[in-house]
Amino acid sequence: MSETNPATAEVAAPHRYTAAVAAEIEARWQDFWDADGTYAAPNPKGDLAGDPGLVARPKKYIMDMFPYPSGAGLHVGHPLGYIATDVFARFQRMTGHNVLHTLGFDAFGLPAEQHAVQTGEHPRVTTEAAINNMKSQLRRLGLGHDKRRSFATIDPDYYKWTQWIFVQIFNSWYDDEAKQARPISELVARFESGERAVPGGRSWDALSAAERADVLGEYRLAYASDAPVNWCPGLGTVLANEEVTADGRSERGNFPVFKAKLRQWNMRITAYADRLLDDLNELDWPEAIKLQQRNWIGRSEGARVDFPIDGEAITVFTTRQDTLFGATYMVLAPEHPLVEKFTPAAWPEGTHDVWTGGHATPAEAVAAYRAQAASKSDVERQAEAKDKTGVFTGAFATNPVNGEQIPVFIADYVLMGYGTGAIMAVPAHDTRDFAFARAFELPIRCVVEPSDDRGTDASTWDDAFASYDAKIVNSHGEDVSLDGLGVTEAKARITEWLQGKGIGEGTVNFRLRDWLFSRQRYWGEPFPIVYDEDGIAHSLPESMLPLELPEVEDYSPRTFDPDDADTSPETPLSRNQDWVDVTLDLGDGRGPRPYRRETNTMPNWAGSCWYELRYLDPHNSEKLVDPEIEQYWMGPRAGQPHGGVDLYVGGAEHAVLHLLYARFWSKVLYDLGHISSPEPFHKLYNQGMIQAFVYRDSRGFPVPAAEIEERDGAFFHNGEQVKRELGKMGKSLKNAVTPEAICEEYGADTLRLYEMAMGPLDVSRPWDTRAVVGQYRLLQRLWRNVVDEATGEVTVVDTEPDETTLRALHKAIDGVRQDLEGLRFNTAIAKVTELNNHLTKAGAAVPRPVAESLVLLIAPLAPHIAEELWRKLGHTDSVVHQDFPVADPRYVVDETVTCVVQVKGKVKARLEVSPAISDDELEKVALADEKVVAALDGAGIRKVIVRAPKLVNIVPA
Ligand code: ANZ
Repeated sequence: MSETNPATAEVAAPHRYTAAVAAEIEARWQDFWDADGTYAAPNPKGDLAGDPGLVARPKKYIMDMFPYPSGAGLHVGHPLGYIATDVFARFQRMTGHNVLHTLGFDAFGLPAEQHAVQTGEHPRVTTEAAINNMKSQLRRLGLGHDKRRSFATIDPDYYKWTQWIFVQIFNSWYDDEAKQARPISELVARFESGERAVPGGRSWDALSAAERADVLGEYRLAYASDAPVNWCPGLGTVLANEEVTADGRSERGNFPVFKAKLRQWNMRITAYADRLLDDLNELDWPEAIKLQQRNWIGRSEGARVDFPIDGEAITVFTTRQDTLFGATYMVLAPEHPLVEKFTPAAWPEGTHDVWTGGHATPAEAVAAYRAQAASKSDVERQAEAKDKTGVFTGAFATNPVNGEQIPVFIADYVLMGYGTGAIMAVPAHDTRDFAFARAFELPIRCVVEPSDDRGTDASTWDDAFASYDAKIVNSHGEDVSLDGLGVTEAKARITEWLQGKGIGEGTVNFRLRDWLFSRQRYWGEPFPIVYDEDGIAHSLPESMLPLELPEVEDYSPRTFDPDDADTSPETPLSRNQDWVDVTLDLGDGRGPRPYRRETNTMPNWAGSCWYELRYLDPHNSEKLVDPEIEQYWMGPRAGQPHGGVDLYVGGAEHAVLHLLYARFWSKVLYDLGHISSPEPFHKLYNQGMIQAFVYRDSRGFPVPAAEIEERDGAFFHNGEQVKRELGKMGKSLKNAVTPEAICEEYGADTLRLYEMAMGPLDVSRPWDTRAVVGQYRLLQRLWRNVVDEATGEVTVVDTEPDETTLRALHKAIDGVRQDLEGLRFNTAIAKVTELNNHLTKAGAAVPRPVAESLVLLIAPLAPHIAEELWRKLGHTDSVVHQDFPVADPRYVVDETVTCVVQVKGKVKARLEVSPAISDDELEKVALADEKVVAALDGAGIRKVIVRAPKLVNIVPA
């Protein structure tokens, strides 16, 4: 009899596990779980307080990166991570934890707005429809979420607190001494009292309101500034550095991005650079992600050194102050403000032709070169391979270590936004400087002894010699010598010397820039900021939050020719005068006044910066989260000194965006005393991607994967041979498979098992619909091991399992337990399958304890069938909160030795134990043995002598 032919199956076996049975079971238990609140995780207090027994257990907070509700809905690739966290959460529930697992929606942002613009429907309408669709798709998978805790970032109840947090950040500054954020009022008090000098030297009292606002703007952690930003005319909005690709284009839409001076909101994330870096060490994150964050933050230890010029100085930043004697020229970024100042009217006598770029005067040369540099992105400017360009400024500066006059160039490989925007060039030991020196015929002087055989005459080299592990040579001046020192010692020596002379100091430089936080969009959180008649920004009081997005006719962004850099953004909210111009009493004692609202909106990253906190206490109208509840779920504890979510699962693409921003917000909230955990996510796990085959016709266009025929290893569509490649799954590649389709054919439990069985969770794997049936068969065999397919009766028997079955069972329990704890779901499934096959092969009715354990083992993975079989086995309470089976070590090891247990010197029992059993473990096993208990007959124990693994001698009291 074929296992999979449903037609014959129904006649011969009306009670077989089929897709129809699965559908019925799954819908029934999903309804039951919802009605019963099976997945409700009780808080220690508040509106979600509940079962104190559950609250008293150790907690586990398990979280997914929440989805962005797209109109296209989910394909089978999307829920991989959600199923994985669900399996893990279920396992944790069964191993004695109070488990918080829920899912919300990240629903502001560009795609929804773009979609709305295309369809003419309001983004709220399309977004809510997408959320509802996704919710029902996810429900079908049987995910055990505490639905009371779910929300979307577009809910005014939620973004009220996003705005409130913005206000806290706006009203704080970073105290470098205390190394933490503090309320800005404390800074004002220090300025007022004179405890801290006001920058500019005037007294606080003497400053106008606007001047005070300017001073505070230099300190606030959220501030508006006119610094150059990434302007993307094609999208009609400015972008954060993190949203710009390595080729200087927008990550979304792939449009050109230009540098433009526009007044924008920023977050002073750079104040936290050190802490963001240091605290990474305590986190249980993939090393690759930590590395990406470290590189993005880019801490460089080096020195600032002043090079005298015309009675002033050009300050450079270098990480190789040990090579100062090898500096043969200097380079300023073309935009450097000192360029004009030192550029002489005419070329100095004897100026080399290649230095002038063919221009008649230095001023001309500089102007021409600047124009050329302005049209390039930072990335283009820094490209290693390209020819180095630049031009001489006509000026010379003095190398402070040896008094040499060295020429000052401008070149685009030096960026204004890094270090001081000026470098000393050491061509012998820096590749870019070497290429430049060759192009401009500048001297190349070896000051670090090469470890290869190229010799110390750098004029003969092909490339720079860059090494940190070598000796310094050719480096002695009048009162300082570095010759013979290693790089590290030389750095220390020269830094000390520079500091002593007052012409330099050791310093740390970061690559990280402040986070550009405003967008010219409609579909985002409005800023809780208004401007008074003097243009001073004020934050709205809490009583005015949420500041809701106004309903508008025209929410479309104003976009421009993608290549036209000479455009500037227009905010959709600015088109609504009624909303923009308001009279408000901000409660600051100034009474009602006219204000103008900020018309930018927050970036879509804002809502995901703190959502882990809101799940904890989602309905709190007084606070973003109750401190006791936050401490309960997320607070610091042993092994998690910075607190945080116990497991956070999501894609690796968020390494420097969301994950960095969320860490920053946590730290600010922590500093200000609102939460106890300075880190949001203790353990991070990146799931792999589900890939899919893409079939392309002869023109290269994708054809529907579902219509492909395979013949002799070749692929055909409508008779035409097509090419197969592995790619992403999605509508555009015509290879999307929906979870509904798989659920309909096999049921959600099969889909869950298949996704988990495909391979290790962190590895990408190709989807293969034809392979799904393998997991379906596993469930059918499982069912058949418990239920008679002809009668529907439970077939288990109340007999003792035999030794081999016990061994198979306990080995499975032991392995599955370890695998589930370690997120190795594929190997866990393999072990369950092995046990199930053992029972099938045995051919006899399955002993009840074995059947029950098997059902419990598979419950986290395939919860619906497990719940059904559990009830069929006669239990009245849900499988969800049962204890996960514990292996009996005696049956786990393959080889056993016989241990003799004596009571009062007489042999009372023989135990089969592992040869590796510990004395403690053996003692426990012996004392628990029935025969031993009987022999002791309630007598106390005076002494136990254990000689593992062979002997236990018990002396009763
Ligand atoms: C002299 C030198 C000698 C350097 C040598 C390197 C090697 P990281 O490690 O990334 O911080 N630099 C400094 N400011 C720059 C700017 N605005 N644009 C482009 N390059 C800049 O790199 C620091 C090094 O990059 C600095 O150390 C400087 O070159 C260069 F054998 O100074 B170095």
